[in-house]
Amino acid sequence: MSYLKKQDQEIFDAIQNETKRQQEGMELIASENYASAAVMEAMGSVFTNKYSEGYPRKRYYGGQEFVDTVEELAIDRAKQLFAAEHVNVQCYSGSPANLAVYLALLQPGDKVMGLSLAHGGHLTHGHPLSFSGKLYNVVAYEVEKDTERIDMDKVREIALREKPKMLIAGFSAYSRDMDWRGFKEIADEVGAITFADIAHIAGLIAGKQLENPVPIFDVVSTTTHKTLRGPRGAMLMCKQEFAQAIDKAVFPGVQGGPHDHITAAKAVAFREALQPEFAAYAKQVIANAQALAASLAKNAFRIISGGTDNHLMLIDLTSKGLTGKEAETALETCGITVNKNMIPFDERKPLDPSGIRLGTPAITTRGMKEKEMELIAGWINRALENHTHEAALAHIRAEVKEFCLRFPIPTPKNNIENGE
Ligand code: DSN
Repeated sequence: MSYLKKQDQEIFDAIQNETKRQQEGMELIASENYASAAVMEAMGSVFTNKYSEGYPRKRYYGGQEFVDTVEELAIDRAKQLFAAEHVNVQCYSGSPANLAVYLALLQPGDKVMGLSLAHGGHLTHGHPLSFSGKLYNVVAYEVEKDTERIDMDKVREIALREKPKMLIAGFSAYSRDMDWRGFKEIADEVGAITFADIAHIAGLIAGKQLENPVPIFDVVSTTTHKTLRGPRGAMLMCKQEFAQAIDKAVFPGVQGGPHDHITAAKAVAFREALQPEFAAYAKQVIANAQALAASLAKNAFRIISGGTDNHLMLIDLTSKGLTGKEAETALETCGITVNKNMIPFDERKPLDPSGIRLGTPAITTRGMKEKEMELIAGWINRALENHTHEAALAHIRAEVKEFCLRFPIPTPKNNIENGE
């Protein structure tokens, strides 16, 4: 970054500092990952200079020869990865992608049914503060109090009673397998459109470790930067009958010019995800999450629903005598980054809830495996037991840093391939 260093020292320093933070710290935020050096090179390419409203071969501006190439490659690779009939790779991010789905398939005031945010859903699945809750008539389903899992009989009961126009299946903090076929059967019974948001687990689906809802559901949205390990962005996949409505809703409905440099990087990431190494990565992500959950449980942490089937877990800290906010702060002091999180039926507030959410996509990209999960659980336990003792936290921080330096993160200077 010699040009940046000469021209803008403050931003150069911030990037250097962030690189150091990522290299020396343990990233356990379930939605984060490390994109490869190749993905980052595509993101930093001359495609950032281009405008290309429209779709391949049907653009409103000239000079699209190579933009069309990258967008077509991204679409073809995504279709192959998810067995999709139609793909739109222009979505800026998960929330605008979801907005486009509503715009394409519903009228304001229509009824939608999604998992409550407080029980692991997403803002755009009907939260009152999001466009979804403001413009649409929302019915939420929740996890069960005893199992902390979605009960499909309850989902069916609510759907039969409420008759939503769209049934949403997806989450940002739910650690159990989704019964895609069960959702589809219920939706068919009530004549609802099926919409899956697989942002968190797209990489685990692409890596063939979890069932793929794309052939089952009408529309599927995903971000591209979480377990899928691509650039920050999103895409929509749908049945051919919804293709035109979805494309129109993305552009010109919600967005203007697509971010062609990001489209190029999406294509690179999809090609990476088609390689056999990516399936091994996805398998390891889940094995690591299960090992981490088991080690934490051995240290008397209560894991919501008793464990995980995917890359994430929610921890209830109530019995440990500290809040999610206190835990997030103590762990951050040790170089371990997590996010505080509401747990189902939480009696506390979102800014200081009872839990934390942990995930293994990023640490798995660095090459960590099951035996490393035991060490991480040990540091989390020590940090939270000593959360008011500065010296103890500093000691853990030194150990975490020394450990993390042994597992390089991918950067253009310091590439690693697919976590191997
Ligand atoms: N911010 C994402 C997450 O952390 O799950 C969801 O949009």
